[in-house]
Order: sequence, then C-alpha cells, then structure tokens
Amino acid sequence: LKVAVLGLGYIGLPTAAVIARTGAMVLGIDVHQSVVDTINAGKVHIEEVDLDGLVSGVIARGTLRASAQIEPSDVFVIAVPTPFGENHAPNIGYVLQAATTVATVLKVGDTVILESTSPVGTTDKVAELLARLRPDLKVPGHCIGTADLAIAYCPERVLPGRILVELIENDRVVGGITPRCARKALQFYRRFVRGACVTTSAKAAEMTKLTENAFRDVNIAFANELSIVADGMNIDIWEVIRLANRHPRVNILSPGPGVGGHCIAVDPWFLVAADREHTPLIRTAREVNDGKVDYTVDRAEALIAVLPNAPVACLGLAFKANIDDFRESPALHVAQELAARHGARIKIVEPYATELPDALVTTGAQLVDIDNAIETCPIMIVLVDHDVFRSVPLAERADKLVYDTRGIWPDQPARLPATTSLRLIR
Ligand code: SAJ
Repeated sequence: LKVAVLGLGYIGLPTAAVIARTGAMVLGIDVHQSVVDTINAGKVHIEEVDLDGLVSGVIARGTLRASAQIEPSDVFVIAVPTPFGENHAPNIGYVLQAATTVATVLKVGDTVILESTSPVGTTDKVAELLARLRPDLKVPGHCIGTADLAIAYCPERVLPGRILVELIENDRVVGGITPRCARKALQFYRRFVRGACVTTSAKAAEMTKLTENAFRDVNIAFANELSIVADGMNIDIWEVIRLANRHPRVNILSPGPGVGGHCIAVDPWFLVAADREHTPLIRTAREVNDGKVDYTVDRAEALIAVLPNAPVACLGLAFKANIDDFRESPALHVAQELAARHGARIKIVEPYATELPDALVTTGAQLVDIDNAIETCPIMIVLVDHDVFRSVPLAERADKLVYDTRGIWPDQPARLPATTSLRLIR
C-alpha cells in the first residue's frame, strides 16, 4: 500500500509515522523544504512524546520518506491547517490547495481522506473540486453508477502529549461522501487503529469533530465563569468544584487563565460561523474563555501591587501542562502583559523553554529556574499546572503571596494583605 500524507505538522507527521510502522510505504508531503529535510534526516521539527524515536526508525527502515512533491499513491490523507480569518470565518484554502495537488496524480481506485478540522461541507467541496479538476474520473456524489474514487472525512481527535497513544487507541469516526466511501476509508484506518471505527456521512463526521471541541470549550467556560463569581465572594472555587463533583451526575472541568492551543479556542467559531443566529451559547463560551485572560492579568496586578518592587515569578508559558507548545497560550499572554508593565521585576519559569519568546525578551523579563524563583520571588503567579510546579512542597512557598490560576496548591494558606482591599488570593 502506498500512502501520501499532506501536511507534516502536529497531526500529519505522527500519523505518517504510525502508518509507516505498519509496513505501508508512506510519502509525507510538506510545502516547507526545511521540514522535508529534517524528516528525511530522521529528525523531527515538533516535540511530541516518543515521536523522535518512531520517525528515525521508520526513516531508517525506508517506509517513511518526505518530499515537497506529490507522487501517485493509493491513499491520500490531508492534514493541513484550517485557520480562521476575519470575523472568525474559517479558511479552508490550504485544504483546497492540498486537494488540487492530489488531483494531479489521482487514479481509479484511490482513496482521499480529509483529517483537518473543517467547517461542515468541506469534504463535499473537496469532491466538487476533484470532479472539476479530473473530469476523466467518476467522483462520488458527482457521477452515476460506481465511482472511481472514495472520498471521506475522518477527524483526528488526539491530545497533544499523548498523540502516538491516542492515534491508535481512540475510536474513529469515518464519514463518507457515500456509504461505500466510508467503508473503503474504514479499511485503511483498521490497519493501525485499535479503537472502534464507526462509519457515518462526511457532514455528520465534520460536525462531530466541531461538537467535541465546542463541548469542552463550553464546559471550561462554565468553570471559568464560576471561578470569577467565587473570587468575588471570597470563596475557594477549587473546593466548591471538588465538593460539587461528588454529585454522581456533576463533572465540572477546571478553571484556568483562559483556553489555549489551536483547537478548542478555534473550532467552536466554525460552528458559530455556520449558524450565527442559533449559537449564542457557543459564542458566549468563547468570549468568557478569552475574557478570562484579561481578568487574570487584573488579579495578578492587584497582587503585584501589594509588594511594590518585589520580584514576581510567573510559573509557566505553555498552553497546558507538561508540553512545550506555546501557541495561543493564555499563560504567555498574561506573562507578556505583566512583563510589558513591570519589565525586569518579572521572572519567568518555563522548564519547557530554553530561551524566552521574542515578545518577552524586549521587556527585560528573565527566564529563571524554579529554584531561583523560590529563592528570590515573594510573589508567585501560577499560570500552568506543569508537574514540576505541582510538586513544590508547602514549606517552600508558605510565606509567598500566591495567585494560583490552576489550583495546583490546595494547601496554600490564604493571605489577606491588610494594606489593600484585595480579596483572598490562593
Ligand atoms: N483547559 C482548562 N480547563 C480544563 C481543561 C483544559 O482550562 O479543565 C485548557 C487547557 O489548559 C488548554 C485548553 O483548555 O489551555 C485546551 O486543552 P485541552 O487539553 O482540553 O485540549 P487540546 O487543545 O490539547 O486538545 C483538544 C482535544 N479535544 C477534546 O478533548 C474534546 C483533543 O482530543 C483534540 O484532538 C484536539 O483538541 C484537536 O486537535 O482538536
């Protein structure tokens, strides 16, 4: 079996490597020559647990190869970005560009699968485009009788940090332009997926993916909203959530400094863009989560003002715990804002960074390790729940003024500085 994977990013590269491990001959395509060269040298350009060993192994075995040029294959997997543009309108330009590339080498019997998170109807647009570019082929949905191709949508649902495990173990939803397309794509996923593979229509599969991430966003927004209400009433939100979650049918997620990453903070907008009138809840959730960043900055400011001139430790820049991904990170936004205002007073601790991102360098803020922060900073703002922060014992922080946006230190004594109207800060 020959497989081409278009887009060698956080999803495409692990997917290509996992397929190559099954013995299929995989060609990874990327428009960036530097990415192609890195992979062909057996190296990786992204951090993901165990990915480096897997990629160097399949490159050495010759089952994975990268190129900027498409070649004829049996299965094409499109895993390119779908960002949003103005007014949060989804941009499927990269998907259509990838489909145009695929069209140049398509032949009878091939399967084209879209994995990128996409607005509902995108797979239909891909089919339309292929029908237009290749009038010599019978394209499903655009022909009478048996089609020459199978076209399907199968969203990835892997969690960064667990991608290689989840690629194999998660259930997959396989949506075909026709039921026959879905069954053909299913055979492909059965090669490497141990979870259940369920077939449906392409449109239902597209909406399923958006629904999953919107579900999480709405639920995190609920937690974030509650945390602000609790702050106003001087109540420990973490205790309230722990207590409420003892109810057998309640499972509240964790508040934080906002929602980051390139999925949960983006995908709900695709649903809003599809039907603005009927999505007030999903839109509001997005606004609540985005607004939590500014709220966090304001609360951090109030704490910083208690000890003028004292060094302030900002713990974490990543968008979530135990990863080195800073894209769309609320922690990074908060740290940047505080550093812009307080310069060298701000010390950043980020075990997953070797140097500060550019926007922080110019502020005079410094990157330090956790030991240095504990020694020198009487104020600590927890922005990411990295394990290394979680394990700092009470003895090392009991006398600090702490704003713990992630609830990692439930034993932190509340301190109410007499000099301000500041409420309880944990
Ligand atoms: N977060 C909270 N509170 C929580 C959980 C998360 O504030 O209780 C924050 C995180 O700190 C982070 C953001 O939300 O800033 C998103 O993190 P996440 O771990 O919830 O999700 P992602 O973005 O790493 O991955 C999500 C996953 N989707 C779901 O869990 C429904 C993953 O399965 C998807 O494959 C991925 O999006 C994607 O690519 O769409």
